[in-house]
Amino acid sequence: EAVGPQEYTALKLKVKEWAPEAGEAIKGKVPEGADVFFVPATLRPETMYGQTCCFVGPKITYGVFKVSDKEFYIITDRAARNMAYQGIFPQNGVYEKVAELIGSSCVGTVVIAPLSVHEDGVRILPMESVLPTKGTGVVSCVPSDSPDDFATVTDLAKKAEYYGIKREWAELEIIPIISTPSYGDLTAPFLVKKLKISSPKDTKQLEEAKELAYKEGYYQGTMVFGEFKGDKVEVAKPKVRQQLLDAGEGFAYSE
Ligand code: A2H
Repeated sequence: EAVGPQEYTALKLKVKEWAPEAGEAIKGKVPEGADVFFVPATLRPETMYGQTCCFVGPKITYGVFKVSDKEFYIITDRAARNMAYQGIFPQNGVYEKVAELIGSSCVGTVVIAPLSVHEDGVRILPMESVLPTKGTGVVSCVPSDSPDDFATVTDLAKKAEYYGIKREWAELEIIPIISTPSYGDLTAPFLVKKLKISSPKDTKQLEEAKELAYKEGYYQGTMVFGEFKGDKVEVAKPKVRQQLLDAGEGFAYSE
């Protein structure tokens, strides 16, 4: 755990098609024609080309917060409170919640994830290990580079029926984004296999995999996809982040 403040990139994933229950719950609370965004917080903006889904905690309660007449964010109350002091809502210290959604009701919603190769959209899917006390409570899924994400999508695909999802929602193509000397160009799948991680419940090994992946990716990684292909990750990371901010597809969030 970091001691100083974490500087996240919050990403705006626009809802394209609601899962029925969530769509019903926001009816009349969000004006017709307004955009609603799921807003994951990430420390790895340079990996966002590889997003294959977006996770919510199925048991977590989220708020739908008004940013303007045209824009609403889905995040935890805790994140909204923090954002209210970071210039993200129109009035300092003030945040307006128009609706509440339980994570499980959002599963199946289609969102457009900025930079993702899956341009037609990705699904909102459940992840049990999402912490309500960190970031926005929404996590963008990049299975090529995050062992947690890879272990979770693998499990979701294997037990699609149990999770009440379609298998193909969890099986979008995983493309190489970053190459490293030790783990090749699909770091997370490589480490999950190497450490014999068989489920998202293998928390101890996942912790180790996460540590290894993060260090190797950040210090030894080279981009093999996107506009900054060929650049070291250290160099590409701030550039991709700035692009997202400039395009209005993301914003800085710290806690
Ligand atoms: B990272 P730190 Cl490719 N609960 O983004 C659980 N995990 C959360 C979370 C929450 N409420 N909020 C954010 N996160 C994840 C990308 C990524 C991330 C990659 C590789 C590693 C990685 C795609 N998922 O994180 O505890 C988010 O996943 C490993 C450190 O604040 C976020 O960045 O240091 C990261 O954890 C923030 O973790």
